[in-house]
Amino acid sequence: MKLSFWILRFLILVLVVGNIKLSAQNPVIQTYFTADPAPMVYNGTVYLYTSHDEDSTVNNFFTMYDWLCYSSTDMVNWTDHGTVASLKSFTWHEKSNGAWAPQCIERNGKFYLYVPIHGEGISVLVSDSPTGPFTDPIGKRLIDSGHVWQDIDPTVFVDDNGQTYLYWGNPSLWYVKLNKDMVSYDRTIGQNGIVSVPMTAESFGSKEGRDGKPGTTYTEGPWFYKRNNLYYMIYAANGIPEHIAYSTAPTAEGPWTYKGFIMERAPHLAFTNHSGIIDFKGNSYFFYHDQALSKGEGFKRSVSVEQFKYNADGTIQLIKPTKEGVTKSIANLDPFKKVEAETIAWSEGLKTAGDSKTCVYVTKIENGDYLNVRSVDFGKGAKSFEASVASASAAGKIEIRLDNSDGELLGSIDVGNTGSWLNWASVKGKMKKIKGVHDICLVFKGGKGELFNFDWWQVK
Ligand code: FUB
Repeated sequence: MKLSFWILRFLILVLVVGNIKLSAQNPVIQTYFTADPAPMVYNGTVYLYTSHDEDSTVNNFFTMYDWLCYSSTDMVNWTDHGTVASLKSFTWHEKSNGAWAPQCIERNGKFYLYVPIHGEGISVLVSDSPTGPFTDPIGKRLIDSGHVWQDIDPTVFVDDNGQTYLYWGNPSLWYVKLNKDMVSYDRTIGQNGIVSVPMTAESFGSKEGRDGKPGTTYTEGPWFYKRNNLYYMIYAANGIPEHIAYSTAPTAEGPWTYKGFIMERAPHLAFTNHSGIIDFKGNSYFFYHDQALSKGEGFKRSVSVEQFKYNADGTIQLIKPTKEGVTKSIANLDPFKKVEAETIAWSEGLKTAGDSKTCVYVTKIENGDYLNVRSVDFGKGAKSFEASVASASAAGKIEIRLDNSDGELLGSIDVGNTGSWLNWASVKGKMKKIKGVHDICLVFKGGKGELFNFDWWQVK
């Protein structure tokens, strides 16, 4: 009797731990270090723009050259769109580092990506597509302030009356009213168009400033939006290490009232934090970054996301940063249409390559690496699996497994040498018929070194 009680406890523990492993979704991108999340909802899809911490940190400081974009329709599988803009998108500056926190918004069918180049102020890029390519429409920096080093972290919002506001700043907060062209601003207000927000304790909470004088908790990374007639300013607060706090206002121009912390410190968070908030398909999501993937390196951060609920009065409760993140998919994935290989819920050992002009594909595939795709709707079942691959080596095989990398083997597809790493060929094989919605795992097997590149897959 006693023995069976302990066996039962052990089985429950195995199930719970197994389930946590299976459902852990944070950080949401594992192929690169990503920071400063800026989600944008457009046409039933969440586009997640991020800055990018390089794998090799130079001079023990932020090493950031480009901006990345990912998208999701279900909040658990994220499709990689590669590098959508970089410091090279601008020809007029001299900085070779400093591609910091971006935000993209859509206006009249065009997509405007507002970015800081650290030490060069805030600039804008434009594209006809949310995934780029983005180009420089004005050939100079957008914000003409005289304090470029403080001009970081732009956040943009189009108010109901059509007026667009661009807020930014560290450790002060400024805004401009963008003109309808989105690439210039009204110079008749504030100081040559720039309005300085009063940094008071009532507006942003009190904390001793860097100069030892009374200051506010506001630090950087503002995220500005409106919900149910209330304007929100979410921001990194309290200096370093940063918390996330928020203030609200009855108008887009204030006055702001401090409302307190939303996310406190936690061991796996970085010394910076930076948030973005959206409502999507009836749910509210809070994006931030941590240092979980790099196991504690503050210049190698990773974007994570939590689902949360507003209180009835619009206030926001403390949000806990978790490893699990968003575990519930809000849509199923159709595997009978081509699925980009870089649509990933979780991966181990992989990188992606490509950009918005060329195809993005999964690369650096070695023996034992894998990627999970969640909530795949097999309907009445599929008989075969097809994949587009390219290899200049002895290649290997793709195993299709149920649930996770140790799950039931549903099929195994051989991949041969295709002549070059970008000479794409289709490989096919049988798979066990499974019905309904399942998580699957594609496990890559082979000899030593890189096996193949992987562009897309589908079932029939
Ligand atoms: O990523 C570089 C800087 O770190 C951002 O601009 C800040 O918000 C902080 O996250």
